[in-house]
Amino acid sequence: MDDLVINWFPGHMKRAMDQITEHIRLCDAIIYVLDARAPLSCLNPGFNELLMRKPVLFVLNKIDLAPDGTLDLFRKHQKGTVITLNSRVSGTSKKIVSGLNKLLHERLAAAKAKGITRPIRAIVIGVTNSGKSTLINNLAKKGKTKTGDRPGVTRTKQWVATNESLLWVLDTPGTLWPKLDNQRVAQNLCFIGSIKGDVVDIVELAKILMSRVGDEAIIKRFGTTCFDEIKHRRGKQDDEQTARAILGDFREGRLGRICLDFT
Ligand SMILES: Nc1nc2c(ncn2[C@@H]2O[C@H](COP(=O)(O)OP(=O)(O)OP(=O)(O)O)[C@@H](O)[C@H]2O)c(=O)[nH]1
Ligand SMILES: [Mg+2]
Repeated sequence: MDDLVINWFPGHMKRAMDQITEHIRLCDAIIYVLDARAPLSCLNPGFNELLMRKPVLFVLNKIDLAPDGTLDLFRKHQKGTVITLNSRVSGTSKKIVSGLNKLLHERLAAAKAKGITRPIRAIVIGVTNSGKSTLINNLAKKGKTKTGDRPGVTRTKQWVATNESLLWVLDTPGTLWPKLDNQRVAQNLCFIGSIKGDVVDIVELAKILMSRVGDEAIIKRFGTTCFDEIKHRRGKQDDEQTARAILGDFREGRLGRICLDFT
């Protein structure tokens, strides 16, 4: 079961990585959006060098779908300024603005002393489907950016003015990395919907997910841990439909608040 091989790096992602590298120069800070259900798996090794160039605000987004304690566990693995967010609720922009202010405190004070009131420019990066555009829409004054529960919704970069008149954010397309050599990470990215389900055997994927989330959560939802029994109980569904239902339940939080890293 564990030899399900996932590899995924469409050409447009190479272009997106190149664009991000180019635009980071124009920015004061990086907002790095990670899915709190697999935050370590969302860390792109291709960004390591970029993260050293500018101050980084790590955002554990979709925190409503992850268990308590996820932030503390993440902090054990990653140094830096981290906030948690549920971007689906309004009013979260304050947390981002205060995080950025903390991060850029000295620079902002120096600029103010010189009478410079240039806006803060932040670039928003992260894997596909981590909620970058949703987070930006929470900040946006107008010209909302497109969101959707599938990978690859944002195809081009986009500057957005925010309600905080001194903050501009740049939305970017989601990016993965060319060599997903850790298959556990690749599987996690499939479970959270960052890698399209159609590049893998979805039934196998659902069965792996069931073993990863554990019997307790599966029994609570389905009354059994047997895939065929779940299929049987759901009526006329075939294997693939059952698998999609199980993956969908996980993605929408119906299996409970789960984090796939740190286990
Ligand atoms: N539960 C929950 N869902 C969220 C949150 N943030 C975003 N979503 C959902 O996640 C899905 C993806 O959101 P997008 O904002 O389009 O993600 P993205 O990172 O811009 O995706 P790409 O443009 O494809 O890279 C949407 O269905 C959002 O409603 C959150 O904090 N909690
Ligand atoms: Mg987007």
